[in-house]
Amino acid sequence: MKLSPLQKARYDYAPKLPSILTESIDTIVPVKGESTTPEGNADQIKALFPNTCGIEKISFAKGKNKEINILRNVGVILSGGQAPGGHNVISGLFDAIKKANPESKLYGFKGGPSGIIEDDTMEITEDYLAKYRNTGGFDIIGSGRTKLETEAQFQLAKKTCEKYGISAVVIIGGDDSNTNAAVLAEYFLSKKAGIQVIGCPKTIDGDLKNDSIEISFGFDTATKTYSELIGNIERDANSAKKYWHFIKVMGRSASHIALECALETQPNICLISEEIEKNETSLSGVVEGIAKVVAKRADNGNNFGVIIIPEGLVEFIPEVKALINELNDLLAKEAKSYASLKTTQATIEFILSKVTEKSARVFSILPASIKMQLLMDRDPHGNVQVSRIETDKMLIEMVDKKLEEMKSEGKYNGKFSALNHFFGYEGRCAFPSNFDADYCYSLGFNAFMLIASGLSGYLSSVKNLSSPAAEWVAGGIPITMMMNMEQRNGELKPVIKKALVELDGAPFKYYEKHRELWALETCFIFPGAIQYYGPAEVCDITTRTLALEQAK
Ligand code: FBP
Repeated sequence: MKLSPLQKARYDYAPKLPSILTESIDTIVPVKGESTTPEGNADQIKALFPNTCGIEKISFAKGKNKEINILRNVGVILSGGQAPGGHNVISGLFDAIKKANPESKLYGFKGGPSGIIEDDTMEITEDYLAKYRNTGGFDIIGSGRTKLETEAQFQLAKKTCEKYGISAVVIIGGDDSNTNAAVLAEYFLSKKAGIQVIGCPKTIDGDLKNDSIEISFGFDTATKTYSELIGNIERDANSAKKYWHFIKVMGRSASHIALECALETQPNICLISEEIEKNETSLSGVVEGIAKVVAKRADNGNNFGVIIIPEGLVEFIPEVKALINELNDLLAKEAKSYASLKTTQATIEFILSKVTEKSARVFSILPASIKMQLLMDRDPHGNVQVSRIETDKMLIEMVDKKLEEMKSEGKYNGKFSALNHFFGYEGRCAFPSNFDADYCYSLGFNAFMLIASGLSGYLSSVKNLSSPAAEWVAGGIPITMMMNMEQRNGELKPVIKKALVELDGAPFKYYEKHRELWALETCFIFPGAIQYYGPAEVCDITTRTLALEQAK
């Protein structure tokens, strides 16, 4: 394999750790803090997790650790969508394991959670790991979206661990994967299997966060990558002054990515799904809002601009959400009649005749391509796949129509020429920023410290992240502490609460305060590419979201 100069250089990068984890490994001891209660539905969570609900938070202090050098084989799983830094979680974990006892082994379960069930297992050695240190991607062992949730799967997982003498499994994943980690931890404890489970908070979406988890890894690098691209587009728009750019960014449900990119680049508009839902804004309301800004800028002679759109938008516009829910039910219940429809026209008429009057009205105003995208294959849970709905194109078409109307009423006198973009996969496997490289390495190293402390059902936690790495605080958070009960596929299930954008939080408030100015004037910021070498204020700073949340 031919290596880029950056890749070669990154192999030698030495990730920073919180100062406590730089001590000699046998002089770090766990300290139990206060016991915890679940985020919600405490009684139900307690009943489902009798062994891991209420357990204490963990921090680390200096002290003689006699248990650390015991031989321990550990397994690791990468679960869900890629996020920059996954390889460094594994590097940190590996280095801590080997520091404690060079005879201990790290096994990787390949292709995501299915690897542990199907025993698709490999030993991760120093030589093998070396070419993945500080690089993006999950290709070291691969990832997958198989859910670990049934007793049969747990039994198979136990069998695989027993085969390799594995006494602890680290699951690197988002809210769903860590929910499953908690269930697996509880299962192993109830069976006295002697297998610990520790989670690590991953997702570019940034929606796995709370008081104890300040940020999920990958969010920093992914948003910096998108912000670089958005900044470049802003500069192009400002140079040519002839296009409106509609840019959809990943993030499934929450608008954290869109908001962070807006804080980094100051576009003319950034839609925040959570606000649209709260205000019960209609689809026409969203379109009108954009058209008004386009018209006002045109009045000032600016027929160009940049709009950021969060991927999950349609599911937050209440009337579109209601339509999607009706379509989900309809397609499940009337699958046969639906499959027999031969033409697009027949399909549209079928839908219009079956949904409520209100949903029929919403369906009618959608551009033809979006109508068909809403009817595309559902995911395994019967839900529409929002990332495949071209919201960017939909808004361009609808705004164009609205502007035509405004023109005929003498309310708009500009030129509207728009281009669409979708930034998602471009950012998920980027070389991790120094922040993500350091944070992920620390999370992995710290995961081993939790294992060596005999703990299970914990999420590796590293806090105080807007300070220099030496001041970061390492510890462990009981996963049950983040859980409540929610409806999933018609059943009440214990899940980690997803963190959406808080409308009274500092990041949104900052955007709200400035958005009018950014809309009408051109206040673009061009962040440029992620820098890996150079002054700390250029290379090591994390997100604007975190800085604002931590008031820095
Ligand atoms: P995770 O929640 O697993 O981290 O994945 C997040 C994400 O990148 C979303 O932003 C996006 O909607 C989705 O994955 C895309 O999924 P896929 O990788 O299966 O196309």
